[in-house]
Amino acid sequence: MGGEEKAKLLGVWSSPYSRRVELALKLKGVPFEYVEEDLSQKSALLLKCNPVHKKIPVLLHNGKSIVESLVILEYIDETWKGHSLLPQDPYERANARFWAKFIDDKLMPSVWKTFLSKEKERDKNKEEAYELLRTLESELKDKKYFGGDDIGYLDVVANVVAFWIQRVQSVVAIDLLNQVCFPILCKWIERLYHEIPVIKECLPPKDKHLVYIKARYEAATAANGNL
Ligand SMILES: N[C@@H](CCC(=O)N[C@@H](CS)C(=O)NCC(=O)O)C(=O)O
Repeated sequence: MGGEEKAKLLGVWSSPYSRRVELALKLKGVPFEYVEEDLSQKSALLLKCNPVHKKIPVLLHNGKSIVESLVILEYIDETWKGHSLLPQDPYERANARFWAKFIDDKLMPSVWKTFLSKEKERDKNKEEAYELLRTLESELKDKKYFGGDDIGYLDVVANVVAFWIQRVQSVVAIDLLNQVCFPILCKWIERLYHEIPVIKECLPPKDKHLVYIKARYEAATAANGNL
């Protein structure tokens, strides 16, 4: 085990970023304390630990704080033994990091833009998001997981693609990720759900989540004029 202090995760139940950290800790079998943050009234601890971004997730360990989910995942992988997340080979590691950034910086912003776009821009935005999903799917190809034969770092990161897109699209009625267009990604999602028991534990409860997404979507719609 790395260090003596029990790890503590500051998160929010609905956040894919804190859920991915929770998933990594559980895959590694790391005992940790979970602290739910109220983002409408950020705690002094959150502001102290993440003064730059003031965002969750934050991992506290041995008197130190680690922020930014992708950085936290690497810290977890390097600190605790057990299920290895990143590949051993330096080129493969670089590749996994590249795709993680692709998901967070390119794919997910394009997906959210599609979900929030006004009608006249929707088809164009949707086509862009499709293209990026196709690109991600081509990285999975005939592998069981992005990590190869077992779940790895990129699967943990891509969990946002697996479950958030499907939940949001069911609320906003814009069909992006489906069996017909993305059979390989959909098979991977099925595999995650059925073969990795902790996946279910790290998903927000479905009914509560759908209500939350609907409220967020309506608020965004109102702020954005008529979508
Ligand atoms: N790039 C960050 C994103 C984290 C993030 O966006 N967290 C949101 C919740 S999902 C947050 O704390 N928002 C609070 C704010 O923006 O004030 C990561 O990967 O950790």
